[in-house]
Amino acid sequence: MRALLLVDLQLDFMPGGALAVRDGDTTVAVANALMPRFAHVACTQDWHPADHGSFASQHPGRKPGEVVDLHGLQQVLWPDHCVQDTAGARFHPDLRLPADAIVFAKGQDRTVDSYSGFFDNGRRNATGLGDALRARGVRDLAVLGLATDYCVLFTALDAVDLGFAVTLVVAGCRAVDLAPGDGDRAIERMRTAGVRIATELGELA
Ligand code: VGL
Ligand code: ZN
Repeated sequence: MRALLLVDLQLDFMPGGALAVRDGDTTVAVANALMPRFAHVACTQDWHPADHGSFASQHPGRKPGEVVDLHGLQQVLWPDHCVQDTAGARFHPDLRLPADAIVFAKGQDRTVDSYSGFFDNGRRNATGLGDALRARGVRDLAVLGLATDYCVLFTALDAVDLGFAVTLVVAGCRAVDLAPGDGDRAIERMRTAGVRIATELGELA
């Protein structure tokens, strides 16, 4: 059984959003085109409390893009984004999710960020996504979304660790690229870890 996993297709990561990823909205059409081909659709949703420790606003004198120690883990600081129950945390309105799509929120613990849809960055807690996919008999996962160099990267790496056969849908991903080339390096990291890199949608047939 295979599933399509949509990572953080939320307004704050799209043009006009708080943590806008360049061309982030182009991923929505790719997701819409692919969803009907999959028996199961799962989504992650970045879902932070307003005082989340990854927000630069919570660190006086610090700016987005700087790196701090957050309770023992290196943390890139971000603008406030995907705050629970705000408009920016919603999925893009053009996204045509099936009624039985499963949604897993992440990043609710203010003390630790959660790039992966499976575990927080300290790997202390699981979101439940891995068990939910297994319960549906899913063994193959196609992954797309935002952003290539953060949440897509760590979601795909954890999926490989959990034993799923993982394909990255490159056309459905866009990178933050805090440093030029971060997105391309993330793709190489995924490839090295055993992720199949699909550059043509036909490869997902
Ligand atoms: C993300 C930075 C902070 C992502 C989420 O979805 O890639 N990046 N929170
Ligand atoms: Zn976040």
